[in-house]
Amino acid sequence: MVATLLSIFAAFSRAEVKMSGNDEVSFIMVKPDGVQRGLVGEIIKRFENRGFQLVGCKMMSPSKEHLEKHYEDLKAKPFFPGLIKYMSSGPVVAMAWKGKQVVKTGRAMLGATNPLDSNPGTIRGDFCIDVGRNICHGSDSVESGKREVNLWFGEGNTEKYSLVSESMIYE
Ligand code: D4T
Repeated sequence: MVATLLSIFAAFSRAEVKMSGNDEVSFIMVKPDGVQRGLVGEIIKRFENRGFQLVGCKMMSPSKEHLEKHYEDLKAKPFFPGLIKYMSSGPVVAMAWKGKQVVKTGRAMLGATNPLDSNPGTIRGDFCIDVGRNICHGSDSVESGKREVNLWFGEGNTEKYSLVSESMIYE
């Protein structure tokens, strides 16, 4: 009896560990140039097709202060003022995507920061040329993913729901 209970508990723990790895979040944003160029649907489609789960999505015009907070690590960079000006030049689409290794995979799907270094098949490699017009943003670490999703959506404000396709995406 005890052995049976222990094995049931162990099975639940394994399932728990497996599922918790799928809870990683990344902040993906279509920048003003991506919106203007009509690439919102294309970018969403790639993440959906891959199997990631959209848990937050809104179009908004972020304030300069908000963008400065988002890009606070880059404050000292010479391109910072131009970056803030460009990022506040029009609406963006802010998204939270969830899934196993979504941060690393999301970065790979976006391509290199400088689009000229991005492989064809990546979003930047297929749709843009200049680093200052690289159409999308993706969190660069699991910690940044959490921080950025909280910054743009507010803590605990993303959607909680199950995908009916989950068992077809994860083993
Ligand atoms: P984002 O944050 O937009 O996904 O970009 P990355 O994470 O790939 O790269 P980053 O933080 O170094 O740069 C942020 C942002 O600044 C623009 N940029 C960057 C620029 O205008 N000139 C530059 O020389 C660099 C390096 C592009 C992305």
